[in-house]
Amino acid sequence: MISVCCVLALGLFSSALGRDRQEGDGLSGARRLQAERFVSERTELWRRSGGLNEKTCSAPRGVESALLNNTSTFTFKVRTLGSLSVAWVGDGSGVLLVLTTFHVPVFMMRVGQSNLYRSEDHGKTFEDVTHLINHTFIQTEFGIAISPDHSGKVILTGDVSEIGDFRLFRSQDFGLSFEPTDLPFVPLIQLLYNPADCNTLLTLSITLNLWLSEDFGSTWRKLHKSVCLVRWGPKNSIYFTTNNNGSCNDKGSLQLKRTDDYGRSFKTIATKVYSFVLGGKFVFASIMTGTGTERVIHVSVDRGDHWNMAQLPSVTHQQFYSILSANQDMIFMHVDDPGDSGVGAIYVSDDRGTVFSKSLERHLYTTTGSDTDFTAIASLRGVYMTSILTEDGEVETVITYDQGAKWQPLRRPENSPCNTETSTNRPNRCRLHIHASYSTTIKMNVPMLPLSQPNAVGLILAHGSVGDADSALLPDIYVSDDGGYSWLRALRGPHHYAILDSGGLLVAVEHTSSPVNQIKFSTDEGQCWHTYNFTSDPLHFSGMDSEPGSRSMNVSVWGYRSDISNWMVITIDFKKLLSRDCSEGDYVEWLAHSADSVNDGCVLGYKESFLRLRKDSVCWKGRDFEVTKKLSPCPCTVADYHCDFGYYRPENSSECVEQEDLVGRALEFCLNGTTELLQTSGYRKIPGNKCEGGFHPERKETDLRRLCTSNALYPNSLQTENSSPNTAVIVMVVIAILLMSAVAGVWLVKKYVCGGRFLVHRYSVMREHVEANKIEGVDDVDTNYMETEKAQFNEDSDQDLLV
Ligand SMILES: *[C@@H]1O[C@H](CO)[C@@H](O)[C@H](O)[C@H]1NC(C)=O
Ligand SMILES: *[C@@H]1O[C@H](CO)[C@@H](O)[C@H](O)[C@H]1NC(C)=O
Ligand SMILES: *[C@@H]1O[C@H](CO)[C@@H](O)[C@H](O)[C@H]1NC(C)=O
Ligand SMILES: *[C@@H]1O[C@H](CO)[C@@H](O)[C@H](O)[C@H]1NC(C)=O
Ligand SMILES: *[C@@H]1O[C@H](CO)[C@@H](O)[C@H](O)[C@H]1NC(C)=O
Ligand SMILES: *[C@@H]1O[C@H](CO)[C@@H](O)[C@H](O)[C@H]1NC(C)=O
Ligand SMILES: *[C@@H]1O[C@H](CO)[C@@H](O)[C@H](O)[C@H]1NC(C)=O
Ligand SMILES: CC(=O)N[C@H]1CO[C@H](CO)[C@@H](O)[C@@H]1O
Repeated sequence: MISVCCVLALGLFSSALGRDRQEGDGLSGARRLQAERFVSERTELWRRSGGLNEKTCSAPRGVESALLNNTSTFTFKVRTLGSLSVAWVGDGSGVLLVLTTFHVPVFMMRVGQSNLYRSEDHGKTFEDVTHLINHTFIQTEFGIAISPDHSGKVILTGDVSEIGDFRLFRSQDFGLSFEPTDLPFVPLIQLLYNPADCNTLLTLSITLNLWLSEDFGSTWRKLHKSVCLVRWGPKNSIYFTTNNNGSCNDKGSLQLKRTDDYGRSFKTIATKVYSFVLGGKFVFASIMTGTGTERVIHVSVDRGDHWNMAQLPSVTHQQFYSILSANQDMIFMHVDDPGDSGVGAIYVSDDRGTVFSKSLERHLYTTTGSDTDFTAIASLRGVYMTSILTEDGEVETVITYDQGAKWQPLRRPENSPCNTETSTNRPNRCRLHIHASYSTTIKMNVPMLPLSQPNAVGLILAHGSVGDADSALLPDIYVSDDGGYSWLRALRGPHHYAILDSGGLLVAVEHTSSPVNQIKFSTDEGQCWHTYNFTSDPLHFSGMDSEPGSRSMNVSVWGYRSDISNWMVITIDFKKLLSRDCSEGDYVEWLAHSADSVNDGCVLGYKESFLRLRKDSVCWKGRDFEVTKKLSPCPCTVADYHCDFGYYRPENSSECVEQEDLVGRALEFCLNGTTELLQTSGYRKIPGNKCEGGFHPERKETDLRRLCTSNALYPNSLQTENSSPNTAVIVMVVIAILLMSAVAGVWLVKKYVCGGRFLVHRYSVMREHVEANKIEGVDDVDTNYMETEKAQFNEDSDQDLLV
């Protein structure tokens, strides 16, 4: 939904205007400092081409004349001190809705007014369509709810509380017309579209009632009372937690319910629930155990009908679990260490989500800010980045190229020598560190998180610095074109950046407190950058935006000029610059993961080679560009295995060794109510891995026929009982295992040959906290929203840099 409803909150006017000169001076001071720092590096040449050495980059001819007639400026005439939200409607429709909202808090009430604008040409011109919503105050936190199916459905939630009501404005024609509908309740959260049927909507009222509409918001039906958290599940199912006694603060006593028929019947699928999350094929719930101070994660792969306890450490009230990422095969789980250390461990699951093994220790995840740098790289399969906190208290970036089997530091970019201040003590630890959420939490000057897109293969843009840990100096922009193996310093100082034309064009605007008039762009994946002055009258920059999906050639710069204090948008159409369409000869074949000489491009059991644009081709890939790739299978190696339950990989090692605390102990775990004995040499194939033949370590799970508690949900229904297995049982088990693996073989081959999921390998990446201390709104939309807000919040933090 993030890519669909690109809801940006662009800068609060009041705070932006309130910025005083001192801070601006502070920034230019910092910049001067930085300029001096780099003087000595001028002579170094980067081997592939220019990078920061503009000398070796030749600017395309006629940039100014090509772009000048294709730069449009629009000024929003209404004088608004408030917020501005931007939403793209549909996919490729070019329709953009802009909502400006102004409100003043008056005692407990909020009085305000909104204006609505609509563009049909990618933001070049707008029409004031405020009359369609009768100037009604639209609450910014509810934003503009766009249906995720690109069908052009839009809902605005209007606050007419002076007459005691909330009113929806509903459009099914890309915002051309709106129909007002009074809501029979006061909404608490943004409306949730059923992803499988966007005519069906859910929301909560401030009295915690769950409401449903099956006719696109026209009529509403109350489904349930005392609902704390609600999510759409697959196949029109609705999952929610509820407390019969009406309080959502009493976490750990909630019930998790599911309805498959829009609330005509309910099934309680778990009790004593603290919180829950849906991700990939998994349902997770954290459940209170025993005395009620500890909780454990329970997992279901059948939509909550059967649960198993995850083999993870249990946590107390002061600790937390967090699902970092989940796809159809496996999950990444963070488990907080005891004490307020700000670190924990990442565990990776098997394909049942039940048996976990430790993937990374000392993973940074602060409890206060609830922030982690964990980033799934969308442009290359199997790649994730995050930060660890070393024993001596330094934050270091680590990356995995094989879905968490092995983590390693980033290499230092060749055009970026170590800054001597921080690296003199340990010159060998001079590495690149990427700045993500954690850096924005501590108010570093990092306006954007790392950026990668599935259709811009291998490409990553991020803020980073080189040294033996995250340094507090101004970060620079680094680019990787091979999924994080090698990096290049592309731009000095913090920038806002965007990927256009499926990676064929990158654009960036410097992040500074003074007005800007320059946009930088690169047609060779960030090696050479050129500038274009898009206006002669610089403006205060609030944000940069282009159509979600990175296929556009139009980019909009939002801001205001100090004299008028009106919002304005300048849209640049780069189509004129890349006037030629790319042809076959513009593409070269590239083997993914080939930068790692050890695995020969094999990751998760297969190689992928892509057709990628030549760096020196200046042409237009086009809106219909599709990623072309070829797959070939690989023999299994040790790299195709996670360490098994009870084992871990020491730093720099590919071997798995037994965890010290478990040496000599039988590895038993509980599955479906019976104890399983695990006989393992320490390796477990990575879920989703398709390797064939080769390394094949012994591994066996034996059912000991001993009852156990596989979940704490209904503890009274199970008694522990010991019975030693007899021969017949063992024979049965062996046969069963043989049968099972035969079936698995067929299944794998089928998938491979028939080109099921194997050929269209997609992640449905989810990222949210298992447990939040408040009732959450819509994460999908909110995440985007909050990140932008955070970036805005960060804007004035230059003074903190030298702390
Ligand atoms: C740009 O537009 C102006 C008038 O709109 C025209 O005079 C000028 O020739 C155009 N420039 C180019 C390069 O086409
Ligand atoms: C628009 O709002 C005004 C007052 O806010 C109200 O008097 C008027 O009836 C509204 N018009 C429509 C069409 O809802
Ligand atoms: C609800 O309240 C009743 C008494 O009012 C109490 O007996 C019961 O345990 C409470 N249930 C929960 C889930 O807190
Ligand atoms: C572009 O703007 C910068 C100031 O932001 C100025 O120094 C430069 O001379 C301008 N370039 C052109 C070609 O106008
Ligand atoms: C850029 O915007 C124009 C409309 O102003 C549109 O016709 C064109 O298709 C857009 N380009 C791309 C690549 O989206
Ligand atoms: C891992 O390798 C790096 C360099 O190859 C070295 O600096 C580091 O000390 C090694 N770590 C361990 C624990 O051996
Ligand atoms: C556990 O039970 C579920 C649901 O009954 C079943 O699908 C699954 O195959 C069982 N797993 C094992 C290992 O028996
Ligand atoms: C999309 C767009 O506005 N294109 C214009 C770019 O500028 C040339 C003239 O330089 C016009 O002909 C195009 O229509």
